[in-house]
Amino acid sequence: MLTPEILLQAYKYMVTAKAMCDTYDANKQVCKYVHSTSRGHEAIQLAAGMQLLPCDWVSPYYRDDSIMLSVGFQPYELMLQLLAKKEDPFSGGRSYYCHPSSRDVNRPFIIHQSSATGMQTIPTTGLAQGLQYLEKIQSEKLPSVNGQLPIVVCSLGDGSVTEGEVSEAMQFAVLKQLPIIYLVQDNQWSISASAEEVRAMNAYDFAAGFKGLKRWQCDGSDFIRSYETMAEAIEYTRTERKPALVHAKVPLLGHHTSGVRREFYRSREDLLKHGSYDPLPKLRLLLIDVGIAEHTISAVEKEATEKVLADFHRAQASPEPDPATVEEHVFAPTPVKEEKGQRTPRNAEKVLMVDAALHAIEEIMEEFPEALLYGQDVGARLGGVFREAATLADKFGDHRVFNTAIQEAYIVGSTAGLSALGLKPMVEVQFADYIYPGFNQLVTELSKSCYLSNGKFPVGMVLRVPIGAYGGGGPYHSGSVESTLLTIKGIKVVYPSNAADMKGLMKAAYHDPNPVVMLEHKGLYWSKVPGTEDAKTIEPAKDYILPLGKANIVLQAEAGKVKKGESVCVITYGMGVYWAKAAAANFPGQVEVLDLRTLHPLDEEQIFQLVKKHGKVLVLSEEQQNNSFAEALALRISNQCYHFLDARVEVLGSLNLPAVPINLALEAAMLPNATTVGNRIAKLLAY
Ligand SMILES: Cc1ncc(C[n+]2csc(CCOP(=O)(O)OP(=O)(O)O)c2C)c(N)n1
Repeated sequence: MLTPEILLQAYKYMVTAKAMCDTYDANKQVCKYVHSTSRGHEAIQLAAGMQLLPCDWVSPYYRDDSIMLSVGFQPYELMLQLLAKKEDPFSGGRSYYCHPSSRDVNRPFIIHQSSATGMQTIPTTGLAQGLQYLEKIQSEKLPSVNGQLPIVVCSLGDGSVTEGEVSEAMQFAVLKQLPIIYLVQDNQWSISASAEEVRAMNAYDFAAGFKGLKRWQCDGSDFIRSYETMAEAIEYTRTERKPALVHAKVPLLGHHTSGVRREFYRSREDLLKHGSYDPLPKLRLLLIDVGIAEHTISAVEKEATEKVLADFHRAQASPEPDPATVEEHVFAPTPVKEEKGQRTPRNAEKVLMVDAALHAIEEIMEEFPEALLYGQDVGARLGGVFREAATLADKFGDHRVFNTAIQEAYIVGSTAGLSALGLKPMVEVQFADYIYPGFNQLVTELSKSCYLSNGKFPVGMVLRVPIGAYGGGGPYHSGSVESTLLTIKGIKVVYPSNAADMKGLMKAAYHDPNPVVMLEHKGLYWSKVPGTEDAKTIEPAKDYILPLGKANIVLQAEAGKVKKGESVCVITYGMGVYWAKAAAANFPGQVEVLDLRTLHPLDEEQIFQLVKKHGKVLVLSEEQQNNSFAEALALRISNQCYHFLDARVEVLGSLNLPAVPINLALEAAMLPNATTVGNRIAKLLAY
């Protein structure tokens, strides 16, 4: 029920938001970092925020400072981020105004989200997915307030609804009937692009295509309409546990951002039209209508304005971040630091690499109810196109192991939401060549979450990616992606070459609180490619775990040859390990092969040690060579080991072609092999 007290409280927030906007505008020199404010959008934002419970999750977008006020944040706290101060409670001075993240138990929780429009719908829908799972397993991790279950609110501008990721998120929310409200604020502008220019329909009409997404529409400048609409939507989602969309029409009274100012692209008529819907005078009139005295209203106005100014001065005086902290929180610390358990238990059988991965996941899922596995075709019917997840759905139920639609962005990005709830998603994209639709979420949301939330929201997830060329897989099922992945900072990349490593590393990846990509070579899965029999190994015991970032010497050179300067080392990973070993057969005792096993973090210590020992090195990879990880590593080796090198660092990768051709002879012509590797070894030895 709307009471005069609620109206007065809303008015207080509203004048506070306006005073903040005015203060920022009046102090442009001080407020030098780009920011947007909620001017015009306040009524719907306050109506949403004021009705949320501390057990809920809300994802405000960059224009939602009124949501932030209404869930209890002080102007001071928001201003610390505006001015990128050390004490900024969200990002420690790393991200823009109104890019919050919070684990404060007294208010709704907020995961980190990027500035990329619409992208937050996926991690935020992942939260609702996680809540549904916690409900299903009756987990103690599910918070509630007086028996009321949590919901998720995802706020976004109407302009962002045209992004493909928004469709993926809504599709999933509707399919699974998740407890989430998409709150869309429609100010008719998408920076300078007008609604007529860039969309065929507004979010309300668009949502009609998602059967099962209950829709509301309201005048988002009218506090009463907004409050009542949000009350209905919240009640529906909270009790029915179903998805909803609220489309609120609002004026845009401020600038797009402090940098892109309204006068650059909006006409006088347009500004006047929007001005006539200003929610603030409307709410003021309402207060008088319900009998609140003028002097009470004036007192609220005065108090709010004074508080904003005082908070602004206080925030200004607050210390700057220490530049020495700039490298903190790239990753959360992993508990897995040492190799432990039995790698080669007595009487154990040999296992294929694909089964080693499967068994690792099975053992994880048996032990940890928070572990889930999803992706395309990993569910019960098939168990993965490589049978890499076979039997898991039958064993653990299709609430824990299930097929998703063909939505790589959702598969990858949703894990941020699940992880925030303490769940541990392991997900899969079917082939490395199809990681790209999910790449955006990996870069934009997951990799930056720990860093930009100042360590509050590391995303603990494992992304399984079958990779690599063999047997005429063709241009879209053979590609290598490690260099592309390694340009992302804030993720770890693992590339095992045999079953024992796969099992131990999968366990370490699971326990790592950060995003870990497991690159799993399809040609090694079954050891079917001639020369890869060693990928099949004794199966390590259940307790075996192998930390990320530890390379392994898989072939040793003879001490005598090394001493005489007649040896060379090959630094490689994945299929390269087998090419190198095959090539080494022609140079007995002269070749030492280092299998990197993890590409990031990289075992630089062992790499440099080995290079210094031999003075001659070949960096070998399956990837197209130019601008690859292998080339970058070669440069690092040259710089670090310069005085120890007897020859130029050699690099060998695939030919620089846009794709791996399907014809077997063409495929072979593109990739390195034992002969081409052998030629390079011979060249190095001849120095
Ligand atoms: C993926 C992406 N593309 C482009 C931008 C640049 N950009 C920032 S805001 C914006 C317009 C968004 O309009 P809307 O969603 O309607 O929100 P509004 O700013 O009007 O509240 C654009 C294009 C971005 N942030 N992210």
